[in-house]
Amino acid sequence: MPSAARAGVFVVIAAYREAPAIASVVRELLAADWPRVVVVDDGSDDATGAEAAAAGAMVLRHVLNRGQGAALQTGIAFALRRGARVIVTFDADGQHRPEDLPGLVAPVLCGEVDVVLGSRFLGHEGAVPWRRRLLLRAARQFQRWTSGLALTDAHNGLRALSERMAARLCLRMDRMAHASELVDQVALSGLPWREVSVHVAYTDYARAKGQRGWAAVRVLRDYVVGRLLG
Ligand SMILES: Nc1nc2c(ncn2[C@@H]2O[C@H](COP(=O)(O)OP(=O)(O)OP(=O)(O)O)[C@@H](O)[C@H]2O)c(=O)[nH]1
Ligand SMILES: [Mg+2]
Repeated sequence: MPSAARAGVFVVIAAYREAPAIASVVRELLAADWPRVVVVDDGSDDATGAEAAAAGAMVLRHVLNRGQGAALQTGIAFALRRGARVIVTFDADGQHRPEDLPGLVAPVLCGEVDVVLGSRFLGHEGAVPWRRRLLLRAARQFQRWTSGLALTDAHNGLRALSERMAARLCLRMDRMAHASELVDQVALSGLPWREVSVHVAYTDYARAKGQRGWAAVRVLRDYVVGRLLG
């Protein structure tokens, strides 16, 4: 992919208390030739923001912790103001791989689709712990029912959005329910989308730091409340 095209691709990372991981995530992206990396430090009380800046990212900061949805909305608005043509959302905890970005970005850059959603169930399912797999299967069914989109994965934070889709996106669900809200808004937009296979690593760090199974109840509650209020 030519450098001029990559310059229009902004990788937006919402990060909360990711000081041990964020620098290597940013460095790997920059080393893989994705020059625009935006980290939204979501009110962390550790060195997340400083580590990200030292590693070479553009860093925005929420004064208070608002949640991943709010942090992504902040990062996406910033990227659009800076002239992004494609926005990639990427996790801060080392679960995603820069090697998957060309496959996500290319269909958006060449105008085939406006949204590419990463799926961990199109080839690399074995890496997903079985409990998480069961939970995600239920989430996927629920998402099919609420959005009408027949996706193979749910709540995968690795995705690419065209400028057009990003400009229409308005995440009001501040915390984790935004991942379902985003799919709903893709469905409502009527813009073309596609899923591609991506790797999601379940490292000891990411598993210790990530969501517990019961957090799904809170996500479901936030989603239902958000839909009722929205
Ligand atoms: N937990 C949490 N994560 C946040 C928040 N704000 C931003 N994030 C970032 O959102 C990303 C995803 O959070 P995780 O808790 O790992 O959630 P997940 O990857 O969907 O779930 P796991 O499969 O359990 O890892 C990470 O990069 C976090 O740093 C927040 O308020 N809480
Ligand atoms: Mg995670």
